[in-house]
Amino acid sequence: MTELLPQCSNLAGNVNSIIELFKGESSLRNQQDTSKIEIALQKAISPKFEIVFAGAFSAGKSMLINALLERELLYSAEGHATGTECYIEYAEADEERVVLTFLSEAEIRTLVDTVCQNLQLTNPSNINSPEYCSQLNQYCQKIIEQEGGEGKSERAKQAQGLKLLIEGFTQNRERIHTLHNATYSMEQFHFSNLAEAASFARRGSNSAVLKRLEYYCHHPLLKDGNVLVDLPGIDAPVKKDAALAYRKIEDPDTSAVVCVLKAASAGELATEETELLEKIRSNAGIRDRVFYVFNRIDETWYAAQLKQRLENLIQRQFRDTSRLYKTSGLLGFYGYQVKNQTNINQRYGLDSIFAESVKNLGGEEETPQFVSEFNNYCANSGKLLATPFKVSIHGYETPNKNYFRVLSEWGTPLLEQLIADSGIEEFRTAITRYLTEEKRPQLFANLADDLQSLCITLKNHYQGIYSDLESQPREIEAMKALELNHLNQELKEVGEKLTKHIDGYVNTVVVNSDENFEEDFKKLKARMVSRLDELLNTFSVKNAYSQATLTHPRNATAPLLAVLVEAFYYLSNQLEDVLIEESTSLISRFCQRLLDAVRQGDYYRQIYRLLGNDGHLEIQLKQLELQLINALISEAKTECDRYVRENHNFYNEGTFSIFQFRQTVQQTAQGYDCESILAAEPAIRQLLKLDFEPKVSATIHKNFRQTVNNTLKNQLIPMAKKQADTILQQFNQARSYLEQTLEQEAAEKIANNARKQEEIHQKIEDYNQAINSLNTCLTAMGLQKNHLPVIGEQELEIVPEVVNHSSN
Ligand SMILES: Nc1nc2c(ncn2[C@@H]2O[C@H](COP(=O)(O)OP(=O)(O)OP(=O)(O)O)[C@@H](O)[C@H]2O)c(=O)[nH]1
Ligand SMILES: [Mg+2]
Repeated sequence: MTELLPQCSNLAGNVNSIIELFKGESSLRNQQDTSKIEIALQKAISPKFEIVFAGAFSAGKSMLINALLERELLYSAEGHATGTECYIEYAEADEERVVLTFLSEAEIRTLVDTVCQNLQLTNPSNINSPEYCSQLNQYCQKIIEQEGGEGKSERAKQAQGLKLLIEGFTQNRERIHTLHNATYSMEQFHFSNLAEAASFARRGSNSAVLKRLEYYCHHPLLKDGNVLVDLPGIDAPVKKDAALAYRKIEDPDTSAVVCVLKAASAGELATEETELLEKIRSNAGIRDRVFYVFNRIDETWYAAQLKQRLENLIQRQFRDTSRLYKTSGLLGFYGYQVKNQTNINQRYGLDSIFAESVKNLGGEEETPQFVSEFNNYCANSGKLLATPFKVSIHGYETPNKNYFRVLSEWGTPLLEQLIADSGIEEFRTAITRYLTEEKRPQLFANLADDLQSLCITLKNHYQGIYSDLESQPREIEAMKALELNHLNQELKEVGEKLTKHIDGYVNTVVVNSDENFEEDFKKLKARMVSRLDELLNTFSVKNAYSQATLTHPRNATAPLLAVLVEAFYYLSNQLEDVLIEESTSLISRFCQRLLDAVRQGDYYRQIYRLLGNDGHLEIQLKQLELQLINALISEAKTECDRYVRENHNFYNEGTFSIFQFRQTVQQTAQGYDCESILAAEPAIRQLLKLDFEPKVSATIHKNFRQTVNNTLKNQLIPMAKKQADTILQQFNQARSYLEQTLEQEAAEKIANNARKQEEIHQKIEDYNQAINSLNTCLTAMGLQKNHLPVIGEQELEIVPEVVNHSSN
């Protein structure tokens, strides 16, 4: 853990003050996102710096970490080796330790359930029952056999994973907590050193139930809060492990990434590697802190084509990258181990560090991976061509014998050559320099860069406010004169706002978007239809007949036509009453809403402020309501007057109406008394219905809505214009009114300005204080060139002058 320099001890406080000042200016708030600065600040002050090693599985991540730390800490092997995230942090020499964190029972159960589902095992899981577990184990075994081995298919891999999970759970049962992630120190396991803990963790079944391993390890590279994080491969065959790797890449705690790429053995990037590079780019916590390591470089020594493809790839995609390394983790790591920890007596490690892999089985020794690669290096890599080492590998000797003989002849210098060729030294030097010298200043420089544009915005903003206030009059008379100057402009503006508002309001109705209006008009339609129904149902032939005979005192009978005539007048007039009634209420409600909306408008308050009244706006609107109602009453009368005429095609040959008419005439012509006509009542109603329904429908669906729209538009828009004019005409009233209130307003405004000036002074002072303190810190870090801008006295004095000239 590190202490910040004393000059930087209030770094967070200062940065937060700037951010607070910025957030305090509502007009700026949306211009810039401060989260990037907050992340950069966290990185600069965080006691920890996590460097994540990411890449495809078997790329050599774990081996590379071992090589960096010069000790065999992490498990490295062919196939999927790392399944748990491993954190390696600093410890003093005598305080090395490991903390093991287990998955909880609940997490394990979820994992078991998921895999069971994938494998279509439907039994409800009960991992606490030994019978269930052994049954599941058998199932998995069967699947693996069916598939032809552990790694033979996705299904086999899943079964193998599940088997290890169940085994791990059973074996570590008493260590696993139901809900929590239990943690254990290495003493609780009776491990005497890190290596023992590591070897416990590497066992597949243990690794399956371990969530996390924390090694506290003594190494200078880890000082200053550096934490190396080893992850499973991004393409690990166990889905949960791969997901874990990706999650860590996106984690805001991740500060830098070492991308261990496999391109040296494949000649190109795998899809997952490209995806990894993209994910790294999208994490704001990482920025440009990425190291690209092409590991397994030794493979290109034996394959010219591969070497060419790698070079092409680097040219194409990594040309601008300065942090690019080519390494052989394997040769580098073991090169050191053999050089520093072995000698001729243990046959250069064959009897010590490699003893386990040599395992003399029935006479023949196995060849450790390093030994083959070492021999290969000596014989085929071409690396020794221009060197003093005259090394020969004999086909008639076993690899181990060759290895022992060559090292006996050439010893340490050859190992040093090997280490140099492995590129590990270079990588270690670079990463050490970065972590111990460059990292912290860079974190501060990044923070300063991110702050810079925020500071410039804030500084300009303050200067703008300051000069604006400076240019305002400070005397009441001057302030009054200024306000009166503005009056004409303000009256004009208010009028414009009013017209614009009313135009917009009317337009909403015209394009059928005023919901309230639509609702009211729907009611009008419904009323017309229901009234017509009612009239048709209750129409009395007897009354009509009696009306007809009454108008002709000399006659005792009346023709069907006379009854129909009475009926037409009656229906038309009744419908007219309804249309008038509904139109009136439609307009009244509309005008009420309009008035409410006008009262809400800010120009309405401005009119009051300028004139002391509403400039007769409300009276105008009331008058307008009457005009609108009158206009629509007249339109309604015209519309319904036309109902008195039959439909133009009512008597057309072949229509149902003429047929119905003839039927009715025939029926009523049976006699001359009232009875025969009364008997035809249903037929007559039917006839009326045939004529009136289309007429009413045309009114409500076609004609009348357009009439209403036209009326509103023709009356309201000119009225709004006229009203705007009227307001402008009232300049003299406004002037005398304003003069009364201005005295007070001007005094208030001057006081207000003085308060604002005080405020801005305070803000500028706070700003400068924070910036000065930050600059002191930056200087202490050797970052003078990243200084942030202060607001100088002179800058405040010059600006108002300029503004005054330009506004005159
Ligand atoms: N030839 C060669 N082999 C290497 C190199 N680095 C590592 N290996 C071998 O590659 C295998 C995988 O190495 P690991 O360190 O386990 O790789 P990893 O990236 O940690 O793999 P996972 O943890 O499974 O994702 C091991 O057998 C190593 O010995 C190298 O530079 N050259
Ligand atoms: Mg690994």
